Amino acid sequence: MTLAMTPQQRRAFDEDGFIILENLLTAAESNRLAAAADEVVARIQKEKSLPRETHFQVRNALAQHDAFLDLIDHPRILPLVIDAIGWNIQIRTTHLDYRPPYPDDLEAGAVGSGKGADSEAGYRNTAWHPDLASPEIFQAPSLDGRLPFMEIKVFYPLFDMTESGCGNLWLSPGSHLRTPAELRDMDREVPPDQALELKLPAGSAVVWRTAVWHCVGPNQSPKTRKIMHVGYHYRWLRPGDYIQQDPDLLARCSPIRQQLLGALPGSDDPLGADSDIAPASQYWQTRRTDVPLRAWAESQVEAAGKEHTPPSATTTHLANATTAPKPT
Ligand SMILES: O=C(O)CCC(=O)C(=O)O
Repeated sequence: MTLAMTPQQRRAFDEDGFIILENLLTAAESNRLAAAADEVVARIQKEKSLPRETHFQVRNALAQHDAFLDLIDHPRILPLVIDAIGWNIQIRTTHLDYRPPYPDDLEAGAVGSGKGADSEAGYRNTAWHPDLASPEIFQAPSLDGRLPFMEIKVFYPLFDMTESGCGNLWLSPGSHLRTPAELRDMDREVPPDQALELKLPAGSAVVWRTAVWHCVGPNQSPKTRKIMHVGYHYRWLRPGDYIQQDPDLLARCSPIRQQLLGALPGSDDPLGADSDIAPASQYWQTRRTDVPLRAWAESQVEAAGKEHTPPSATTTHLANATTAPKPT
């Protein structure tokens, strides 16, 4: 069953580990998200009496503003998400990152090193890493030491990220097929010819496997970095941002959103009719009605007569993307 992913996108997703969709969002959608980021950050700065130059990471951002909530089932991204990871999913995390420019006199450490005066001063210059590979989470990778496929994220730059050195996300194409141990043995230094600095206009989206090695470069531009990541993983894993979402939030969501927010459907016993002797968690044993995204995905396929519905945004395969510049 394919809803939207083209063969070219499938190849990019499997081989490079990510799909770049330039200008996926309209200007109005992108502006709304950027304004929401400003609003949320200003509110938190005020509540916590933080200085304006504070770097921010807001987790469970979807609960902070409806503009972020609307991203989780955005109609032009959801079909691709289902093609990438299936319908038995929920949100693991939604994170907003907000990084004002570095002060002029602050020297940036090398991209992806996680070291340097900027890191020491509290400016995040994130080291190369795959997600979910920490000792606490996945200490014993299977399959020849590689990470299993557990989740994807969709990255949304909400500012003009077309230049180098403005807090760009860097990805190492194909690295999801390598082991986290290899990155550790490389002292987390990824050679320039294995690294891609994403340079994208606001409103673009990148569907990426979080096992891909990635880092965030320093922001030495005059712009404030504003970006979102929406992470989707399987319903039988534990979310990172919440145990249960706020009941008031759940109550005003559609069944598909409720699923994505980790809620179980209906008033039936979530361990099934025979829960006393044969419990079967709804997270594991899914009936069609338990997982609204399943019914939705199947109905999309039926309605389309199994035709492909490619997304309207331009897809950039890595072969066409800008060559990775040398990390500084
Ligand atoms: O782009 C960002 O701010 C963070 C990216 C990252 O390191 C992550 O999502 O794990």
